[in-house]
Amino acid sequence: MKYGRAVATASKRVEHDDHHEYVDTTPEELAPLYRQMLAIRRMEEASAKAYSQGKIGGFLHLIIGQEAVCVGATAALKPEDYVVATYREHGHAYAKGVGARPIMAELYGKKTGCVKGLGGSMHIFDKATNFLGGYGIVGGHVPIAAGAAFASKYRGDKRVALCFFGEGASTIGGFAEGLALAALWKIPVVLICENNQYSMGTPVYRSLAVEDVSLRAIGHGMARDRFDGDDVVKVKRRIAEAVDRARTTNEPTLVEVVTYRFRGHSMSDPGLYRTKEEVEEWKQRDPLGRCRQRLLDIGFPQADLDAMEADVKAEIEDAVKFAEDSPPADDYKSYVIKE
Ligand SMILES: Cc1ncc(C[n+]2csc(CCOP(=O)(O)OP(=O)(O)O)c2C)c(N)n1
Repeated sequence: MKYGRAVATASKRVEHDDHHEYVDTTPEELAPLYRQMLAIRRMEEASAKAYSQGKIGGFLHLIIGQEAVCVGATAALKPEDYVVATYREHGHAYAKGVGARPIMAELYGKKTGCVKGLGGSMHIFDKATNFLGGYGIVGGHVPIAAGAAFASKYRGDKRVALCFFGEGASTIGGFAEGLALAALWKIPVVLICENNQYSMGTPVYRSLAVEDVSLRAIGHGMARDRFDGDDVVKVKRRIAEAVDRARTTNEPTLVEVVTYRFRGHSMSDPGLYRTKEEVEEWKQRDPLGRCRQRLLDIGFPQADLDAMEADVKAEIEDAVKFAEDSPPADDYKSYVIKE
């Protein structure tokens, strides 16, 4: 693998070892996490199919392969906490509690979507679940997450903001500004870099002089962490440490989770810039498959797993039907507030 353990540095956080071992868990903890990951995988597959059939327009960026990151991280939150994400955000929205129906309808551009069909794939937003959006401007949402965290500190309501972005975003001005302000103001934000090895078709080693994004925290005196993202429970535990720190001390953390997307950057990208062998190697560590096997290993009954998988299949089929049967979005002008 291209990445390795981060070097021990003068940062506030001593780097953990990362040997791909499982973190202790119970079927009660793991089963709902597996269910969420599976639902996201099936939702993404269903949306890819609909896109290929011309039923979804615009761009479509899938998170297949990265599901353990958004599911594990969001499991460390309380409902009142915020999540801000990129254009690759369908899974983050689902993990935060936005239903498969309003997400799928939004992808279809239907009136029943969570943004009334006007946002589409890159702009899912849901006030009720504190999912503060997907954003198409790379890195531009990091200051937005910092703003939500600043508001939380100002109001004293102890809400934490999670901000997800890719390693490509870490080269962008908005990221640098958000990071600097978070450290300066001491606000309860956890900045999570989902390092999926590529920004569009550009591999990490061609875009970053120092491949360990978490090291950027050091110059700001900020806590940091970096770990492998294929065990959903590990993601949950490690993000929970950062979330607790944010909630109790207002200290922000920069976390880098090393992961991989199995498909191209978007539906129009066949991903020809990487070898089949590389993709296959990562698929051997598929977080979804690992989680399923782990669940069985720790005693979750096969019959219950079968029932859960059937339930997920029905949920996603229902969401697709709901989206297909829904009316198209209204003209956006009908939502413009008149002076
Ligand atoms: C400011 C800006 N520049 C360029 C783009 C075009 N663009 C869209 S996604 C992307 C790559 C981002 O890669 P990364 O941050 O690693 O996230 P990933 O897509 O891998 O999850 C680029 C350059 C954009 N949307 N916004």
